Amino acid sequence: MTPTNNKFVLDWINEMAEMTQPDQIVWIDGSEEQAEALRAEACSTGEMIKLNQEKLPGCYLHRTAVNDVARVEGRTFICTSKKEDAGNINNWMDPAECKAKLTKLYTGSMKGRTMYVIPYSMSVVGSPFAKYGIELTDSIYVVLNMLIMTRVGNDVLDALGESADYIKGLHARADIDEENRYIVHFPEENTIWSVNSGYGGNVLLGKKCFALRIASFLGRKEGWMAEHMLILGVEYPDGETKYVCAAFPSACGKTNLAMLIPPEYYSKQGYKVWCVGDDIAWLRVGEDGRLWAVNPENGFFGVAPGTNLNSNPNALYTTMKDTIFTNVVHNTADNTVWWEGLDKNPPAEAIDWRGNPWDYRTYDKARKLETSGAHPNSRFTAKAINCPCISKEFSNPAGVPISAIVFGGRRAKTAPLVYQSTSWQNGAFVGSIMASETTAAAAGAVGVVRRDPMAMRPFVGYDMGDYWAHWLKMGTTIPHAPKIFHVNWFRTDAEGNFIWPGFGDNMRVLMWILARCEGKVDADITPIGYVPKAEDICIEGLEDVTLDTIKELLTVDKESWLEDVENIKAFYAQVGDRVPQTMYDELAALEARLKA
Ligand code: OXD
Ligand code: MN
Repeated sequence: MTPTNNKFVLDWINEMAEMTQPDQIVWIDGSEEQAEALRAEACSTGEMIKLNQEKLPGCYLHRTAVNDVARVEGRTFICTSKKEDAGNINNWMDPAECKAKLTKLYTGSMKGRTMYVIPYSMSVVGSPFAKYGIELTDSIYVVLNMLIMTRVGNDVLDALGESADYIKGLHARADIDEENRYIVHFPEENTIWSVNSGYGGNVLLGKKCFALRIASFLGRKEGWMAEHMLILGVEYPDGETKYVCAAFPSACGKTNLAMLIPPEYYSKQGYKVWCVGDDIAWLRVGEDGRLWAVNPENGFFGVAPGTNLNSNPNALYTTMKDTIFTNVVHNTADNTVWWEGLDKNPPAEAIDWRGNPWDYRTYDKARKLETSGAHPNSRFTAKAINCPCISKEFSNPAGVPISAIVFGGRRAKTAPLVYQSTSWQNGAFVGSIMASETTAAAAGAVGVVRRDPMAMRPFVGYDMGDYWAHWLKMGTTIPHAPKIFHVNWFRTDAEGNFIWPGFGDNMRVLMWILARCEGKVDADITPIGYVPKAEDICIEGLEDVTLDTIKELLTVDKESWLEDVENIKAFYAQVGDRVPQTMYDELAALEARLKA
């Protein structure tokens, strides 16, 4: 007995099973009993390790293959029938050619294994935002992660009914062969194929593959937006809450901002910050003419290293139960976990992310990847409902109304602490020129500018120029559109030290942003947009920040902006001939203002 009679679903599963040839097919029903049996099975084969249940109830540890620790942009493809529809920024393969190639890899890959069928919903089942998917996988680790990250169960199949409108995802671990690893999307067929990986971002198909790449494609067709954005709410002492979406490139602190703890100056007055989402927002125009957002996910797939009681206590508390840790240090003395930046007490008896005995005294910052105990991209998969600051609107099927959209990047000099665009159109332009500079933490040269429009460079499921056109078009359909801002927490002084304290103090910038949305505070117009008057950024309670520091953080250096303009021109040329003329007009106007 299958839990659905949906012919489209059953025929597709049969077809995929004929190709992959699993020994058996198991439907995942979302029940705790089934999940518990799968955890036990994964522990019996060594796929997962059950951690100390007194200290970390419901928590497990998993290690991926050493060659399989991150998303692989070079092996990620958008397979539209016409190459130009995928655009110049994406990798493209002809759909038929791609299927033929991957069919060879999938054929017989599940022999001796089980195929799990995971019916899941992105966002609350039945909500106007909800989209359904089915992932087929031969990995229990994937099943258990999907149970945390999405809403899984038979109610999804009931909501789908007889419809063919769902996203078909096929994942096979195969040989975890790097050379034959593929993460491919067929947006015209609502299909995702992933093979030869077991790492989250490549195999939890609801996340980047569906909720960003396929969803962005659908959003363009259907008049909504899928964005790489956190969603947070700022509650005022009178109980009113204002919501903000923010897009930063990977590794710029989205999870930290989403779970921000207000500085004492604000918390004493009764301000609170609530997390709705830390990575993805789906946005639709509401009947009231405002833009409404949901977080389509149900959990957090966060980076562990650097998470601690100072940087993000809320994230740390979230991971203390029901969490799957991936590639962190195993403290074998008390069967718990550890990672670099958790605290200053690395375990004396430990196994590193590779599965080898680890002596913390061999750690060398200059050879971080070789000597760290936890992989720099090690992760926690944790339930959103376990987050102490989760918003009470988290599961509201209507979403939350958005007052401001905030873009940001890591720039040592160019971007000021914060500025406001002059219109939706100008704000979309600000998003299109977003960039981040590489840090010493990543391999390769330091300080190289990588343009990452709307933080979506690796996640737009179609041509980047068309994506910008969609942003511009959306602006014409939102009567009460959010105001658009840009922030930069990462300006440095002559010695390369960060000037702005960041973390919880970023609330001070959010408060200026919200005051602007309410028309409650003035600003200075500059060639790039509106910049705060220094005295309007609250520095009450900050030790090392003076009015002069804020003035320095807010300067707009025309020379470095003009250099950036040249870099933007080169990037627009790379995006190609679908860059909307409006973006070129905005760029020319910016250049003229800078030169005036
Ligand atoms: C993520 C990413 O894992 O953006 O969220 O890479
Ligand atoms: Mn992300």
